[in-house]
Amino acid sequence: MDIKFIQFQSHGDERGSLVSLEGHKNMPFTIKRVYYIFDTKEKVRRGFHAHKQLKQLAIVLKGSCRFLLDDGKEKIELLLDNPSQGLFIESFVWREMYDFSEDCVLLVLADSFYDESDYIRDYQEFIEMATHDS
Ligand code: T46
Repeated sequence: MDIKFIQFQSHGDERGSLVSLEGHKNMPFTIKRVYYIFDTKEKVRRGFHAHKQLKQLAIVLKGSCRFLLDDGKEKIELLLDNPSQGLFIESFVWREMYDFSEDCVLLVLADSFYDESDYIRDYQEFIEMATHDS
């Protein structure tokens, strides 16, 4: 599986750091929705789904967490702990998020509005759909 991290330019000076995200400039899509996950409880695992269409970029603004990405052929585990880097998550990739640090703030930028019908929440169904054309 091709894992894409997007490295953002961090404008740092003696006051601190600033990262700017601009649709189609340093972002792979136009942002239609932003959400963030925080205050995650110990030993929690989230996600457990793939998307039919949705493309997203995940950025840990504070702390760290791990992602499991699975395209139906390969599973890859990644640590996110750098607010200057975004993890691009394609459609038809099963994701699970876990090992959230207590202070973790996970920002997600999405190319579409929230739509429950875009979710594939059954792993077997995901495997069948993801491997259908390969
Ligand atoms: C994803 C991973 C990384 C909304 O009402 N609007 C929204 O935009 C979102 C994302 C969620 N919700 C509601 C739906 C549920 O009642 O918030 C609740 C929690 O959502 P969910 O259980 O889907 O959260 P996660 O952490 O399992 O997954 C989320 C995203 O849903 C998903 O698209 O890729 O983060």
